[in-house]
Amino acid sequence: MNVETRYDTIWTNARLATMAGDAPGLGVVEDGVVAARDGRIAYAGARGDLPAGEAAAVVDCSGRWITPGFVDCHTHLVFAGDRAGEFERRLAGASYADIAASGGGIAATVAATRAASEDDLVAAALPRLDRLIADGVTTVEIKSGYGLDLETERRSLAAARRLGRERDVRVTTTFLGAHALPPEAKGDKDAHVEAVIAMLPRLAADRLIDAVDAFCEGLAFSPDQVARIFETAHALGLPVKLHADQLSNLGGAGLAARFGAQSADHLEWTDAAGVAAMAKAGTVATLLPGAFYFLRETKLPPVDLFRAHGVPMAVSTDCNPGTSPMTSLLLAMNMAATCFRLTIDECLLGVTRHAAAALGLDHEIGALEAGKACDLAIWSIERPAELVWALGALPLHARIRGGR
Ligand code: DI6
Ligand code: FE
Repeated sequence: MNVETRYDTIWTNARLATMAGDAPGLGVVEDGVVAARDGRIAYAGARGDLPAGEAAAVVDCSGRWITPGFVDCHTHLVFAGDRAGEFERRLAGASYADIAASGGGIAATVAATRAASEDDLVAAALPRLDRLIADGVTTVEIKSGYGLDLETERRSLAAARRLGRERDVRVTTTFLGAHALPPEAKGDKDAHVEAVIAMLPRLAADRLIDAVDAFCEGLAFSPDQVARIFETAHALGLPVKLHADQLSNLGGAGLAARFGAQSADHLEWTDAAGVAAMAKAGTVATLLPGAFYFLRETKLPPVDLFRAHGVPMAVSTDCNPGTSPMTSLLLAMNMAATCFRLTIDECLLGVTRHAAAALGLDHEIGALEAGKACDLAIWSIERPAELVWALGALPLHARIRGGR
């Protein structure tokens, strides 16, 4: 007997950038459809090849473009307060490191975050999340790291989880206990690393952690200190990622690769050996042009080496109050193209398939492929390059999460 296929919704008369397969391009389908069933993509491809079936709803996209819902794979969305005053000091000549050394910087945000309730943190983060959603984001990674003690890290991660319930967006959480030194550590970095190692099993038991991150930098934590945290993460079965080689080369990329990190992020100072190690480990290079721009950095990440070694590049906002107070993933793509010379295709892969891989979710999201979650962004544009080209535009027509 021939049982007809059933669909919940079919989006038809669309142009698709599927991002599917391993090809370097966008996987364009000019006359395409996406069909959803039970929240998943049942079919994505040429209209003529759609298996016949009944659909509860058919949406005519009038030639608009459909991409996978965007993935912002590196944010610090949950924090209290702002750092506009520090920005003024930097404009007057102080450096990011000067401000950190004088007790400002991350420490100022830690003080404000410790004083905030979970409700306060959710309320402060919601406008930022809504702005990301307006750019077609359907998945966002959110790091802790402005609490630095057990209670505030727990509250920050719980606030991040709650954001995923307050809005129709998939949230993944990352524990960044080794982000900075809290005042109670009194300058003793090893003591804070021990505190972080003690927090890990407790937060993991509360199911608040999807991945573990650290800031490997002279003004933050050494490779040895990070390695101790990563060993504990692995013992708990948690994947790791790393803020690596942002302001100097401490071998962060190689360290991340040694622990099979999902991603190494920033990477302005990464050398050829670091890139080769990442390629071998399958670690994604997450580029954060907002921080590069905002700190007026000049050292460019080794994009040609990533290309030559086939290291996938993701692009993210790094939304945080100190170095990238940016809530637009479209703008991050423009900066990646303008500052780092990524191509249009690299930018778009960087916020879809490669960003999904940076979260270990490439089996689930990041491409228009049968079996993946039906997370879509539908755009009022004539060509994909417009998404990278325009500064401050809002080209999103509709956003679909889980087929709805
Ligand atoms: N690298 C960064 O650029 C941010 N965190 C990190 O590890 C800075 C965060 C801040 O200044 O608040
Ligand atoms: Fe960051």
